Amino acid sequence: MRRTILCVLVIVFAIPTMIFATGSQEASGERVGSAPGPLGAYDAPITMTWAVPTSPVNQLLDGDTYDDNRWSQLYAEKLNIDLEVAFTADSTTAAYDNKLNAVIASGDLPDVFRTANFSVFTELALNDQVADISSPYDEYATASVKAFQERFTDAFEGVSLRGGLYGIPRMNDNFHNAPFLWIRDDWLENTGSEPPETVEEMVELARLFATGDPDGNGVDGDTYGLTMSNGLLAQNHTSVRGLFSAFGVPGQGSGIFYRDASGDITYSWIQPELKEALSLLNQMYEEGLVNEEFTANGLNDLIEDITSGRVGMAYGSNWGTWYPYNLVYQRDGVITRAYPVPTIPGRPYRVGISSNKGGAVTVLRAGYEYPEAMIKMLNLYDETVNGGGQDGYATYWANEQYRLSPIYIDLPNEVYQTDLNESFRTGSSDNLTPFALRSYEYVIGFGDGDGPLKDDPNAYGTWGQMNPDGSLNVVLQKYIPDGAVVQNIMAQTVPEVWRTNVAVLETLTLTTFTDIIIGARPVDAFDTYVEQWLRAGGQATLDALEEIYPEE
Ligand SMILES: [Ca+2]
Repeated sequence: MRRTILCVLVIVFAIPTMIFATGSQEASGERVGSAPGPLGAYDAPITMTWAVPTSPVNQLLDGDTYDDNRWSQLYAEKLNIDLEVAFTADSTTAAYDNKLNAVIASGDLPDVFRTANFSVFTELALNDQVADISSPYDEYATASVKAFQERFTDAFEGVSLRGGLYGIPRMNDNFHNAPFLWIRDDWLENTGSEPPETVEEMVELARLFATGDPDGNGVDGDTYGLTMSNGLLAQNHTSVRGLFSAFGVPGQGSGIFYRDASGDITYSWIQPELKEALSLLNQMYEEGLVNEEFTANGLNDLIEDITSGRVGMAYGSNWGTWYPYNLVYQRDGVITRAYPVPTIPGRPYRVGISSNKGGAVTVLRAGYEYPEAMIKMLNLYDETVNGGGQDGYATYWANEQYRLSPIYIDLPNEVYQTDLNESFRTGSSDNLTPFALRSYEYVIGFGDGDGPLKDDPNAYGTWGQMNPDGSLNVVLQKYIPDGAVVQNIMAQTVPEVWRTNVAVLETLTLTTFTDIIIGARPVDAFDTYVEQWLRAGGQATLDALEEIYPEE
């Protein structure tokens, strides 16, 4: 019975679509053929709409637009796929998610789109709103693309539901989530300081930065100590989760779930150790060692302060040399470096990362007539950026240009870091793949800001992550060997109770932490907060997770 109704609905809705569809052969209702193989072009142009997640780091170069650019031209030329923008929205604010939610509600999905919200993905997949692409993937993906599946098995497992493949996952190890302490070179030098290894030393350095004259403009105290923003826990810059790590609490963003010493699943932002961390931040706030107007500022509001040199130290993610510290380097030629988070002697520190089974995923609208087109684009992307020569890389990946492709492979730098380290040791790049070689040349070319590529933003960006002491090596040579990295247990399956309550609980956490830091509430308010958190869906989430993710 249900099947009959569905058939009728499909017919009723299919007829107007066929009448009004535009485009050459599509109008006749006949499927456009294509040359065989992973990179075979269609015989006539086919149309694919996509959603563009914009961000401040996106760059439109050489007259490119979101509608007409190097990637849309490449896909049209090589595959006969005409890309059309369904919508653009800022993915660094709530705008993109809001817009996506609106089009999901209206049922008018773009043909291809990306979501960083795994709950949204799961719901779309379980409701059959996005396509099971396992057949076109098996048939069309190149050996090179399939090799990524071997490297990132967790990621592919995460987008596999009910035996189907419902998207192309973000291929990137989430240890990229780990926090660091970023410090300007010139401020350390001007204050005669060493990078802090302990939390105590970090506080002392914040004191020097906040009260002294680290920027050397002759005025004491017109600079920030430790810079924070109102997104205290965000996976980005100016968060304080790196400080919380030192107190043994792994977490990021909405918090992570992990097993405590007794083997039970617990949650990062309810750990009692945070009372000490919040007390410390409160003391620093009272003493003027943090930017006191942080409650009014998001990261974007602080960019001017960062660029103009009022900020010299902040906790943040591994990509600081790409953004925002590239702005400092471009303006003043000053390097800002990532250091391991300062720790507390005698106490194990822990850094929290997302599960490698979850994360951003690129999906295809169910019912899109040419499902293999998405795989062909992925193949062409991989061939152009990862397999191509220097030109392909420079034109299509560098300067964030990969973001103009509806589907891309996040660069698995960590896969190449060990190869690069070997080359740093031997001074020979013979062992490197073309992609790794480019990274190597950027690192060597940047030098320490005095190499031939010192003015190339890609060289500075790559250098910050991949130099012998760069952020990736901090993870590989310190965080991982120290046993500090903790993965979120919650992965592809998010309990309904968490989905329903996470926004409220997140606000509760942020409000409580902010109030304690600014002294609006005493630190003991933390205990009440934990009780509230548990009652308002937290405990139910912990219980649900014990069932969904039983101890292995
Ligand atoms: Ca000053």
